Amino acid sequence: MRIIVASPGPSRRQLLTLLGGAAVFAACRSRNAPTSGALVKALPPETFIPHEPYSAETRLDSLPTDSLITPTASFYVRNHGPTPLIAADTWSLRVDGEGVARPLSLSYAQLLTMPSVRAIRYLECAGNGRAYFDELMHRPAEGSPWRDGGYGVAEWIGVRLAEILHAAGLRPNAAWVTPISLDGEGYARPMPLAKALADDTLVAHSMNGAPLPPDHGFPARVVVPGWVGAASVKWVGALEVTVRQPSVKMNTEEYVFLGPDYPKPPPPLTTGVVKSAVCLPWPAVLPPGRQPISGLAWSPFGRIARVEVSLDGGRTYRPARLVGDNLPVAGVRWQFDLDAVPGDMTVTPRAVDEYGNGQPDLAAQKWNEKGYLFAAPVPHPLHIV
Ligand SMILES: Nc1nc2c(c(=O)[nH]1)N[C@H]1C(S)=C(S)[C@@H](COP(=O)(O)O)O[C@H]1N2
Ligand SMILES: [Mo]
Repeated sequence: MRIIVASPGPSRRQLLTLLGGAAVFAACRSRNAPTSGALVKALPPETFIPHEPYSAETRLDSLPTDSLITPTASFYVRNHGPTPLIAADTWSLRVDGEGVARPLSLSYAQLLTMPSVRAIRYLECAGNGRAYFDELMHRPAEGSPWRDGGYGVAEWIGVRLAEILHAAGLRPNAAWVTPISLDGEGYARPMPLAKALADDTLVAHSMNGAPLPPDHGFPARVVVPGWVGAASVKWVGALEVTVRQPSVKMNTEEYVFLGPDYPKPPPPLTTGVVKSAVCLPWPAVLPPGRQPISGLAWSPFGRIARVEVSLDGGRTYRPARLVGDNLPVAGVRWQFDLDAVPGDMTVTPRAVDEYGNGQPDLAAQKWNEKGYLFAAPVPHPLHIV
């Protein structure tokens, strides 16, 4: 795991004396942040495909190829409402619920002085690839037609969620942790305690070497690696620790598997899927002749072991080269030498990770109403002229 301890912080005892009790956080419970109206960051059309009203996917072909890290300015945004503008000096993170012995409230300054770790991890929206349920399976799903650009890799710096929970004293019956946002939506997404205590589950305050930008969760967001992006709650203001799983919109109505292949009540999405994508416009227009085609592949479980490419729509595959950094739960770039012949072609990549997890054939891809977790290989169209 690529995590290093970045800075020492106060001892637990110092921290506990620094922090107040229930009265302190009760006051900041219902603070309503002003909003930006929409998104703060610029969405140049050469970098983003907008998904109205508050989201935008990255054009993977616009990314620099010398690094696996997605520049912050190019990182996709998925918001359920306008980006709230939250001031660091009035922000606090409340930790409470029946599962903690000593409820506490952390200021931004206190968060920054706690021991920080650094982790390079990807985020991917559960709805990334939704367009393909319609285009490849001819079974449209409800929601915006994202292709492959709801994926980005960042270097996160933050405090382990475990560190914060332990400061509040976990009770033996603590079983669920629910980060709650300060946005107008009250966005919240529970996770079981084991995931909350994972080494790389963070309350992040920094993204790619700078404080989180407003659209990505300033002052702090949760980063839950390997899980659908929806679990990585932005603008986090509270962590509720409970004995049972709370029922909230994001685990009962959204980010659940709905449809004939799934039980009722619908199971909440958790882990993502192994994926690969071609970093070219859709469709791509290329000259004839031998040329390298490049792409990305990623796994929610670890490193990518291999990527193969099909030029006949998935009947036969040939190996691609992995190039540059190959980081667990982040991804890798791949390259393939294409002999482009005039006319229409497709390039279909597929990836396998170090544990043997791969991408299902299209015939095995299950459909769900909201179009989550499309995982089958995608034939990327090329016009050779
Ligand atoms: N508070 C809050 N957190 C949120 C969301 C949101 O709308 N509100 N969207 C979630 C979803 S669906 C995704 S995919 C990721 C996107 O993170 P990003 O916008 O930083 O790329 O944030 C998650 N966290
Ligand atoms: Mo998402």
